Amino acid sequence: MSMLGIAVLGTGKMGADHVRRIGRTVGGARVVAVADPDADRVKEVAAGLDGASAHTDAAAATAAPGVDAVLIASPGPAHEEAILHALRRELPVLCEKPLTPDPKGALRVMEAEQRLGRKLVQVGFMRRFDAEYERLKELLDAGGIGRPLFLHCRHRNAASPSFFTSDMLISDSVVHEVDAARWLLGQEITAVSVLSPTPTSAAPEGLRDPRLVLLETSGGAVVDVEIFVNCGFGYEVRCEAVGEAGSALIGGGGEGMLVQSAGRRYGEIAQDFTVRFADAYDRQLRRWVAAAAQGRVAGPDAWDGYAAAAVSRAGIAAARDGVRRAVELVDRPALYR
Ligand code: ISE
Repeated sequence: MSMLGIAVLGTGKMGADHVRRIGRTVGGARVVAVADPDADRVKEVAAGLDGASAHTDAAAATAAPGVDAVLIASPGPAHEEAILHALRRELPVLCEKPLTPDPKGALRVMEAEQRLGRKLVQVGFMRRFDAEYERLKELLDAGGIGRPLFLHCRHRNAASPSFFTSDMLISDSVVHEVDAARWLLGQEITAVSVLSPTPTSAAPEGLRDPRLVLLETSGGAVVDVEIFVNCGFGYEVRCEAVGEAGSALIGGGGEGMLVQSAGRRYGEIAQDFTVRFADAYDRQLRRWVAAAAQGRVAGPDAWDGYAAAAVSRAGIAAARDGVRRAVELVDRPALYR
């Protein structure tokens, strides 16, 4: 079986993690080109790979010999151009979230795919590949807790990176709950409201952290998301679904080692999403590699990326103006139905 040659664009935290993953846990693929504007970093990453070329220009990496598919892990504003380059070459793409920072960019990506007449872009909403999320989805689809009324979500990071802004709590973090809620419920998000309490003293000056984001859905459910990116104690993602006939909780702990000592019982908390969702990232990449080898994608598509971007935009406006904002979506094109 021939190996799928992947160009990895962006060698920061996620890009480097994917490069490691392709080398170690994903069969049938190898990294043949890497790109990053930071020349030293990209050379260092390429040096650890057998025969991969290093580029400071993403388009050059996409056009490098042996590239069959493209994994985009550069910052969001660089995604659209990189995707359009790949689509011109009809290459399958796995793009880290957000697909594009703004819905208009996502619409341009969808237009390019529609011109090709097939879907080649998958968005890296990796929670859809997490075993607990998959079980919750199966339960909801089977009607196991009846018609869903609420999703109560908590999304906590130990500390935010230095470049994090108040808008990013919504567009970079809550965007995962936006996608998860759309997927779990099979409904679109129709409106967003945001409450911002007095920030934690652990937050950098000016950062509105934490926030409470309320999402209303097309099927009449309500999703509340506590986003708290400087909680200090670790990485925690929980989701409790409440339906007419019961409730189900994922991310509620219970995994990992339980220690009992000196009259206390305690467990361990992952410190980071690359640890908590390591299996989900692996499964996402394995399934994408298998599908990409056949010129297909196997996960959230450009419509999902577009819908999430539209909700983020409404959420950012809702937070700024202190009002509930409706989410406006174009009609769903036939390719994405
Ligand atoms: C980060 O970009 C992620 O995607 C993580 O899953 C999320 O927990 C974090 O808040 C984001 O900044």
